[in-house]
Amino acid sequence: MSSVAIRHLNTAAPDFEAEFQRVLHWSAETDHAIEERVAAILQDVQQRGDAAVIEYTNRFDGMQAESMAALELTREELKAAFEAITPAQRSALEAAAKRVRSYHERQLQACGLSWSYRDEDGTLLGQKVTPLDRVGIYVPGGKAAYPSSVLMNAIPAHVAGVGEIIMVVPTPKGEKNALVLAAAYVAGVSRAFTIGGAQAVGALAYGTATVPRVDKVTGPGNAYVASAKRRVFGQVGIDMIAGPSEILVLADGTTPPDWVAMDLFSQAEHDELAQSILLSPDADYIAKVQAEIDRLIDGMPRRDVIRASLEGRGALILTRDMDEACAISNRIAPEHLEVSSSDPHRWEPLLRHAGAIFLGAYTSESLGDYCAGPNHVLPTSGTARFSSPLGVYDFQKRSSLIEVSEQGAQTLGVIAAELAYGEGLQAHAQAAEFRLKRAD
Ligand code: HSO
Ligand code: ZN
Repeated sequence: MSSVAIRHLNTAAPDFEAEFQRVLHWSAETDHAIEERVAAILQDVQQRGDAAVIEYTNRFDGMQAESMAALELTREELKAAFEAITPAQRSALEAAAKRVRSYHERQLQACGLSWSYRDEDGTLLGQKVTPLDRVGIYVPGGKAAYPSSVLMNAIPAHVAGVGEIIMVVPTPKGEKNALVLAAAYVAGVSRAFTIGGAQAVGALAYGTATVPRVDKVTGPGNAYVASAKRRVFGQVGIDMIAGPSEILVLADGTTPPDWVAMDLFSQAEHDELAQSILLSPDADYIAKVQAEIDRLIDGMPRRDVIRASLEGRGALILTRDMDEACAISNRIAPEHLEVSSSDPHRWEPLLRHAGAIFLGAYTSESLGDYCAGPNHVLPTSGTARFSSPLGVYDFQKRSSLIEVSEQGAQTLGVIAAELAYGEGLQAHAQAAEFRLKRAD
């Protein structure tokens, strides 16, 4: 048994602030070499279309495709993948998809519908909501190929009413991930291509003879994909640029410590840069969680990643009380926040910044990652201060609606003309005045 050297902090210690800043610090350094390569690839894809996509795919992914047809997965292939996985996998995928779908259908009802009203002059004012015509979903192909992420991206798009969902997934050396293809089938992906990297993002953003141009690109990816998404933003919409994953467990000491240790591992196992933090006012409990971490680590197949993550970016923080723990949690604004307490609803009103809040001892983040229903694509790196989970609303846009009545034209005409003359814009003023009834 080898102890995991995770940082211990104490809010009452004089050096707490400095230590805390060290824990928080994370910077996505821009790698100029990557930036330059991505810019060149995007330009090439924009100019040469399919030919460039095929060349880069063959070069970077060890493929031998001679045409784009060889890089397209037909709906029949997706279906065949679905039929080839085990019955248990099939029913788990379907059960997860069903719950994710019904959650997002509620979201559509709650905040995704058009609305309008008439004011006292009978003027109609409103907001018309329309789905995007076509979106592209990027699915990573390497160590982070998650079928669950296919569901989390494609289902809200489908529920929003997006006309066409195009998935891209690199298949290095032609190796396809059957679960990813099966998830695409379950989630209702329209077309899928075995392409990845900046060239796939470029193909989606600019369109090629074969890959249709989309209106928005969503989904996680490596540094090349992140850089390409940043660069095509404006030409198309993007969801977000995600940083490493994070979990913060706020514990009052009533949850079995091995449950909490495993929840910290579950985030740490994603990536050496993932961050797992425990906040608790109970020093004995923190010691018990540390003991469970040390006891359980060697049994984990991904122990090296877990250890690197916990020792590099993890922290166990002793607070004065639960109120202080909540305040610190708000400063961190974590992607995932578990309120591991016998009375989670007491603390929830104090928690303002988090991508997703998991209430009570039974609510492990992993249930949310796969199948509870809410989306697992969440704001990271403190961006939960100002942004939200991926949702139906990311696949819709709004248009304002205005229908001014004859009476409304009288009321509004006077106001508008006054302001237009103030701005020196005579045509604006007269457009309003022409509609005023003359007093004769
Ligand atoms: N925790 C990840 C999502 C995920 N977990 C996929 C397992 N598979 C980011 O929210
Ligand atoms: Zn996860």
